[in-house]
Amino acid sequence: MSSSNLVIVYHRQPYEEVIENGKITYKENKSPNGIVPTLKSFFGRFESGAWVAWKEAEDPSNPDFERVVEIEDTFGKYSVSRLPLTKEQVSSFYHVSSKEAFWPILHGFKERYNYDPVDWPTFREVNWAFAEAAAAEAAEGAVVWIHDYNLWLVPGYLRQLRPDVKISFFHHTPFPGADIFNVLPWRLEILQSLLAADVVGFHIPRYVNNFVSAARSLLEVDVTERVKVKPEMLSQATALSEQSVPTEISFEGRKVALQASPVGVDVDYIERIAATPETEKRTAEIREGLGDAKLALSVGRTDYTKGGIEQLETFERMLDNRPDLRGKVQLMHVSVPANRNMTVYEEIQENLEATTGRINGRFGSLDWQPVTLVSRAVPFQDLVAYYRACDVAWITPLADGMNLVAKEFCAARTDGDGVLVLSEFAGAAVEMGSAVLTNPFSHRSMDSAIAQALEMQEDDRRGRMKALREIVAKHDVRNWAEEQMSAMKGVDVWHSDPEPA
Ligand code: GDG
Repeated sequence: MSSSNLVIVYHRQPYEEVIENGKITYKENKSPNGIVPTLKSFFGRFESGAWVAWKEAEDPSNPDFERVVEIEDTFGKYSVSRLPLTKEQVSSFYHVSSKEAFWPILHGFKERYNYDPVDWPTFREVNWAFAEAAAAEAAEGAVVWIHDYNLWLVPGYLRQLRPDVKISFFHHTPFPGADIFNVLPWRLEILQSLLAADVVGFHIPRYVNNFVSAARSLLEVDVTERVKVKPEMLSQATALSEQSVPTEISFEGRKVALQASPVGVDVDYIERIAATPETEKRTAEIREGLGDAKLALSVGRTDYTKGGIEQLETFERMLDNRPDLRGKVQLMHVSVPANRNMTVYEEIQENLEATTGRINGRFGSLDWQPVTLVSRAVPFQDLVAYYRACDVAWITPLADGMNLVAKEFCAARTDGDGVLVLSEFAGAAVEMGSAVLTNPFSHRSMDSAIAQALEMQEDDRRGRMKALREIVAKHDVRNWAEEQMSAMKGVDVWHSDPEPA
């Protein structure tokens, strides 16, 4: 047994592997944003840490495969345990089960749910391998922190392997209500596994309530503690039923803590980047290139949940109906494909390109291109410059667990200006009620939100941005870290002394 006091189980490795002079070296991810650095920062709070991830291997039984790598970077020393998975296992566990079956259900897209190709035994096998690797790394009584739906079965397996450890599971996606979740034929096994954790965390109260409703639809689960939701989590995107949230449930005589804890961004870091002379220069260049045209900026992964096509179509309707805006407003759409070689994502990419081409063909001229589509990752500093240069950040996912882009945009606006148009179906809408909230399924709502944002008076813009920046700073990544830590530390190792069922 190893001696790590904190084991983070996350499917991706926490660095980039680069080959230099024929030798593999491990470099910090180029992009400092996103969740990986946030998770790594937790290592500093524990005596020793380990990370468990998968790595594709041609032959997993090859004795030369480097299973554990010792890393030392700005987050300290930690080891990374790599599960060798074959290409077929990765495809089955990640691309098919996780992305084609679970992802659409989690986001409420039943019609995109692809059930038949799921190979459940492989999903179990891979989750079991993650649990075994975590069990091998964890010290007696360690905290094992598991992330996201593709590792749904790990808490249950780990509980069997290591009854002494504290298990915390965080969901980064939405969690749907029972009527949608129960479409998954493996629902009972998934819920039983999650209920083997000590803490199950979600971004917002609605997901906690949905999880409890799904659990109660199949199992004898009692809510033993419930609290009122903090006022700052009550925007017009919060339903009445979400104004209180269960914080503890009991299942088979054991207690499971539930958490509604929105992930935040590193505000200090983003503000520092925003203040550098390079960012200022880049921001000024972007503004200069725009002349007196306004810029609407949209950033997100290439995914049907992110609502990119719906946004482009809104922009097209606007140019159709408002000839006065032609030449006066530009849309920059940054959308990076995360999962290449998957038909569904290739189709979206083609659709984005075709729609952009159509809009530019219909309305563009020699000196004005209405839409710029960027399909590769932009360096984070440039992204911050775009956040600062744009007039409107247009973030309208059809469904999104949280959406960090909306928060990064506000953190970058140290000038106090800029308008955020945000989908009411992003988890972030619960905290960010001062944005222009919109329903991306409604043309009327989308049309009026973008028009309102482009025409908003400075006083209104600044008033809203002040409120948004306050909430983003209050719920920043450090606040999330504190909430996670107190939830993990707060649990007793209940399973070692179970009450009779
Ligand atoms: C999942 C949930 C939840 C994007 N384009 C570029 C770039 N990005 C960065 C953004 C941001 C991150 O990617 C995207 O974060 P999101 O939160 O929007 O989205 P998901 O990847 O879907 O993440 C989501 C999140 O987990 C955390 O719990 O909020 O709901 O789906 O940080 O800045 N970064 C750079 N160049 C780009 O072109 N450098």
